[in-house]
Amino acid sequence: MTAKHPYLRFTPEVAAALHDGHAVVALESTIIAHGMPYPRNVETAGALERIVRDGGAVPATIAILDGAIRIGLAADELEFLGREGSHIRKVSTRDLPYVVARMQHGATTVASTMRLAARAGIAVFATGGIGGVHRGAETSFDISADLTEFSQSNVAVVTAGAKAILDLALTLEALETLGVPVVGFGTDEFPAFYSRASGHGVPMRCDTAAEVASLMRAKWQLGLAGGIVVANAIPAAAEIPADEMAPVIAAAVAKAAQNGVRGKAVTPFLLAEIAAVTAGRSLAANIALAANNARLAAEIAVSYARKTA
Ligand code: PSU
Ligand code: MN
Repeated sequence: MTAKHPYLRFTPEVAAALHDGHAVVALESTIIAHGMPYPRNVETAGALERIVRDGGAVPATIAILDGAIRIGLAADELEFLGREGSHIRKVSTRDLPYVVARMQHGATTVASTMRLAARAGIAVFATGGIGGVHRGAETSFDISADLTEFSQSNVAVVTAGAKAILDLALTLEALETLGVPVVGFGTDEFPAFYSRASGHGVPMRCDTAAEVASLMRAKWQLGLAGGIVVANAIPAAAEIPADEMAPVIAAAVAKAAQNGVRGKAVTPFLLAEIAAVTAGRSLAANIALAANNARLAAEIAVSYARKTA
């Protein structure tokens, strides 16, 4: 804990990288504890860190352990989060003070990871897919706090579009209202997580990491607070075509409604249900897209650090 960052605890490696202006990429922990089954979750968490390192950046997986907000984790801590899985509280931004005050463990979502990354001085973050407006939100009011967070935390988030379980049209509308740039990386189409195509366009496009880094600088130097969605489609070899996924997702959404699944349990329920029905094919796709996002995030972080340092 330092005076500048009360409550944040950095690994020496991440602290040194930030101090020296080196490239750092934040990674979240809800995808580990709630997004994937053990032990694939731990393997994936380790693989994402290696990919970031191979890309020339320092990985900083963010989580809360015994009430300490950790910026960077050791291998045995990743193992602990993965093994405990859903016993670890899923912590969005609103849950942060409670979990810290009670000295509990917490797995951070995109929203809370963005907030903590911004606090820590980390400008680039890789996830699988961001949360958004759920189908049926007109009656459930289920809109992920990830979206609100994009209106205030200055972090570029590399994501495979938004999770296909959502209403993508409404998610894009909400991002527009919140003033969030949505950048298609090498694409004019907003990707749909498991699939490259969604039928929805993106309002802007970048084709290189350097172009994304320039956009980040322009936004924040203009005083335009908030995040940037860097939409990076799943690699073609790993995708499951949208028409194949559509009935699976529709059935999972219906089952969640029948079972009365609500609040923060909805997303983990749907991801687990879809993985079960596709015999793990969706899990393999999820891992592949997360790896692809980590790779691009490292490249963007390196480019951003080069000109900012
Ligand atoms: N992306 C994945 N798997 C996940 C998530 C994202 O590939 O498990 C998590 C992220 O932490 C995201 C959260 O912030 O799902 C969204 O949850 P909700 O819809 O309850 O806001
Ligand atoms: Mn929700």
